[in-house]
Amino acid sequence: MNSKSNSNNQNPKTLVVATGNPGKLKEMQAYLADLNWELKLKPAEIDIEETGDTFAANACLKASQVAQATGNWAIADDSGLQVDALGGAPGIYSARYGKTDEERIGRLLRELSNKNRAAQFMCAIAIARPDGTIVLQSQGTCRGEILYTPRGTAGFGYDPIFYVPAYQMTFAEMPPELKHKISHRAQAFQNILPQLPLVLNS
Ligand code: ITT
Repeated sequence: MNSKSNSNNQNPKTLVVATGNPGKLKEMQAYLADLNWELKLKPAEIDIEETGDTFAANACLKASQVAQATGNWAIADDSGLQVDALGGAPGIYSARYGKTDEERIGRLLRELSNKNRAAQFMCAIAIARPDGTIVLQSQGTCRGEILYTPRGTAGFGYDPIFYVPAYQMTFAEMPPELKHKISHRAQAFQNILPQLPLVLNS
């Protein structure tokens, strides 16, 4: 894929999924599968610095910069885990909390120690036109509890320690179809999916 901006080579039917996180990418592709637009991966060489101080700001930055760099429509997701007893940390720093998922989970469990386990996942989504203008934004949350030890092998990231009492499972123990329906990302996508075809064709 040509990653350079090229206004003569724009394909208005192409939507770039602006993430470098394979777990997130798989979930985003599933929500967008019925759209009838060609989904393209973000070229690996485009690396966006997340300088925003909110999930929404970072989602907009990623969508806008990837759209401009590729000359295509782009959709970005900025998400993370907010733990009540840690004042909302790691929050927008969830990806920067350690080098690997294992390190990130280990650090979170150490910092949380025996404190209250209440937490939520948060997801902000932004969609940008090829010129970088943000045309649609959405957010979703999913409440749960942080376990003392990881459970389950599905999903990605912090899923093995995020327990959802209503289903008595962690995100990593759920069938992917269930996480797909109830997660923070599900809420964020459900808000925008009905409007997407209209917005993308505008
Ligand atoms: P991109 O910015 O390229 O999309 P990223 O992994 O850096 O990839 P974020 O900055 O949004 O993405 O960081 C999100 C962090 O929160 C990252 O550590 C994820 O693993 C984690 N996370 C987000 N959604 C999650 C989910 O549904 N389940 C588990 N962990 C999740």
